Amino acid sequence: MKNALKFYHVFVAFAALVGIVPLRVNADLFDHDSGWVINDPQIAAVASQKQTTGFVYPQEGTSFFSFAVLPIRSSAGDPPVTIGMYQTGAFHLDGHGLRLTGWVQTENRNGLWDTGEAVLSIYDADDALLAWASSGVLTSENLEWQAFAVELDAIYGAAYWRVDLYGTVFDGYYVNTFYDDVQLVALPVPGAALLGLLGLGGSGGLLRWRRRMTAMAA
Ligand SMILES: [Ca+2]
Ligand SMILES: [Ca+2]
Repeated sequence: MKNALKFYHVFVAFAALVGIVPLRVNADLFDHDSGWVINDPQIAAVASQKQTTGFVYPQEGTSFFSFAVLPIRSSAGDPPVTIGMYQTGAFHLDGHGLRLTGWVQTENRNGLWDTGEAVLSIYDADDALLAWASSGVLTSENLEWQAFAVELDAIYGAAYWRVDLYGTVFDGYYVNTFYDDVQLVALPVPGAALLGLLGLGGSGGLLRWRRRMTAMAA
């Protein structure tokens, strides 16, 4: 037990050295320096959002991203419409995989959901797409936040990453899709290797560490 504790402390110190750092953050920083590019006026950081099935409130902090600030379809019979926001960056790409996490909420009226999708991409210096991964179609129960995660392995030649959050309207006029506490972290490849070497179950320690970091980014 004492040894396990010692190994854990060694791991925590090592993790701090290699840097398990949340790179980009949640809707609460939207008005400051979140880095999100939002070209659709239907999307904004809000403290609450009224919809047919009730009010949406933040999963974390005091705000979240609503895709339903304004209607985007002029007729409920129109084809589905997808809107989105994105950001790019180059933090901690060297030798690290990336993990995108967050919370999504969508509205279901009469069995017809609006939906979300989160996409993580990696590009080289010539803007060529090297790799990408998608959450797939995201939905939730009404007024309940659903966690999602997307991972990409480290890739040679990576110059920058891009994160896209999409929402699609299938029901009514508004895209009733919402996101909160979206984070991108570098996966600690050297730390994971160290854990394997020590024969420790690493997931618990990693989880605790990430939770601590999540709390600090609130
Ligand atoms: Ca928030
Ligand atoms: Ca809708």
